[in-house]
Parts: sequence; C-alpha cells; structure tokens
Amino acid sequence: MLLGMTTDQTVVTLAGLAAIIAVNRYFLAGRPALAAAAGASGTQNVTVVVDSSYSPAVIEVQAGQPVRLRFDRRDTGSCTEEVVLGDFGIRRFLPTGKITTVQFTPQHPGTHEFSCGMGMIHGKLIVK
Ligand SMILES: [Cu+2]
Repeated sequence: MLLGMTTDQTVVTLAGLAAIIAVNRYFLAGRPALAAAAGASGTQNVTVVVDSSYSPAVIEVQAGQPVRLRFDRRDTGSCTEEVVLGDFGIRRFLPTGKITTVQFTPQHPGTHEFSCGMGMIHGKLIVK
C-alpha cells in the first residue's frame, strides 16, 4: 500500500501505471520510426544502413524541407544494389562500401514506400 492511500486506491494507481507502461511499450515497439533531425541549413539528414534490409526502415520527415537520405550500403547481394523511391522518381545504384546520397524535397504530408530495385525489400518515408 502506498503512503496515505487505501488498498483500493493503491490497486487503481498500480493498474493505471501498468496501463501507461503497456501503451508506451506498444507505441515504441510498433512505431520504430526515426525522425530526421534538420541541420542548420534546414536539410533533414538521415543515414539508412543497407544490409539485406533498411535500417531504419521507417523514416519521418517534415514536408517542405529538403531531405538528404544517405544510403550506407554494406552487403554485396544483388538484391539491394538499387534503391527506388518511386513517388519521387528516384532510382539509384548503391555501390557496396559507399554512402550514396539521395536528395529531394517532399512537398506534402503522406506516406511513401521505398524499396530495392526488385521491390523485395521495403522501407517507408512518412512526410508530416
Ligand atoms: Cu531486391
């Protein structure tokens, strides 16, 4: 029993705490999005490690500001050798061991898929 509370109040408080923790865990687990940090120039820089998958796979950026995605490709499989951001008309070859920069400015809020050239590996760009 917590200080100055009846047993019933303590139970309610603990149940409330448990609910808050459960909700936080749900959102943290379900939304592993990385929000881009805008630099002094207003460009939103995000490094995406390409190693048989995209990490982070979900990226959040702000509309109306330039986005610079830095694809750091580490694997050698042919699957990930190209990245496609179809909604922005971008298809880029990613040499292994190099960082390939893709730059564009999303004008409107929305969700855009990006993928490997074959459409097998996916990521998501959320424009807020
Ligand atoms: Cu592929």
